[in-house]
Amino acid sequence: MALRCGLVGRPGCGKTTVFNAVTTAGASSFDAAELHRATVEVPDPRVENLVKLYLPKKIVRASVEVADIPGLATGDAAGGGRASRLLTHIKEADVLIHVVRCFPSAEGEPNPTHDVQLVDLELMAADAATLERKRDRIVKRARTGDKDAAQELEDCERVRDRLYEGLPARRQQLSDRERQSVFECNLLSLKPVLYVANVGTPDALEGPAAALLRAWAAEEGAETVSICGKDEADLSELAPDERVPFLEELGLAELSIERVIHAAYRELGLVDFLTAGEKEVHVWTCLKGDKAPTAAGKIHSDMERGFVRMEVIPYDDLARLGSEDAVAKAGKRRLEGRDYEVQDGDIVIIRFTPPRA
Ligand SMILES: Nc1nc2c(ncn2[C@@H]2O[C@H](COP(=O)(O)OP(=O)(O)OP(=O)(O)O)[C@@H](O)[C@H]2O)c(=O)[nH]1
Ligand SMILES: [Mg+2]
Repeated sequence: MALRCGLVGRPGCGKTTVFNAVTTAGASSFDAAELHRATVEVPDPRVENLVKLYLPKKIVRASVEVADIPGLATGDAAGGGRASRLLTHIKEADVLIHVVRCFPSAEGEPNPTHDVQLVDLELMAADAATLERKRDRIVKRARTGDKDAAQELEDCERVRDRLYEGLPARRQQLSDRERQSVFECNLLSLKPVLYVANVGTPDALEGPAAALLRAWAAEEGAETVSICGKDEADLSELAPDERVPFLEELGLAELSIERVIHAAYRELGLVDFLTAGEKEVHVWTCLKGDKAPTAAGKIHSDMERGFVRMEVIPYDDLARLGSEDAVAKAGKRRLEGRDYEVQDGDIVIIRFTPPRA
């Protein structure tokens, strides 16, 4: 399933503009109450090169789904149909892309940390309510001697109390057990966040507002991508090869989609591996640290169950040497077992025992 990214941020911070910049969907930013959603293929030059090599009948790139979630107004988390719909959209996201206004507007000079905290307040208010509901569900069991429930109750209360102190769950350095206890709550403020500094002009990409945001993000170990949302939204309307001179003018090597997606991948610890042949070139996504059988299971559950071994051709070696044969001759084609951790850019062939019919 595609990685789901939810764009969040204060009203008017440029979410729809950034959405357009990354998806080229051309959503109108006037109808702000509506949710926009688009699926975007992850640009990957490796795929283009493999296509030249294998001339496959079919190409399947990695894709991400981007949802432009309309601005949460202060107090939204307190209730109301619109608010709960917005929060549901946030719940569905694997990673939040928090867009922060770093350009001067009618609202005044940018104040990134203040804006970020306001959004976090909404997320934390919703989380506190979720934890209270869970508390109500388990409190009786906990009080009548169920030890597991008592432990869970204690953990949930501790996380809730820290929310009330103003600490989003992702900044609470939760223990493994606390994480386990709140797991089913799918807390919004525990979701990984990638910050986007939306600046007004290219010379502000590394300006003071972006720097403030970067420092804030670094405190929680998160990344910040600076983008010139408006300029890039205009650019994304051009054909890819027409963009190049304008990108150079903005001092950029690639459109923000690539930087944003790559950063989201890092934030979530995702890895792309590939299968390649005349039938198809296919990009698959797994988690960093996933062992070979788990990765094989992304392709087919039979491959995980009947896993025997994985043949690996590192993409870089194939690109350098030009053919599978040349890679094999150079001794770069490897056989890996169950304990192998799949690496980004591995081209794999799975050997497995098919299930008996
Ligand atoms: N100067 C400047 N204006 C921008 C930039 N990005 C967005 N804007 C403007 O800011 C206004 C709001 O942008 P949107 O993209 O609609 O913001 P939004 O976050 O989607 O707003 P809501 O959906 O209402 O929450 C629009 O008038 C944009 O043209 C930017 O980088 N520079
Ligand atoms: Mg909008």
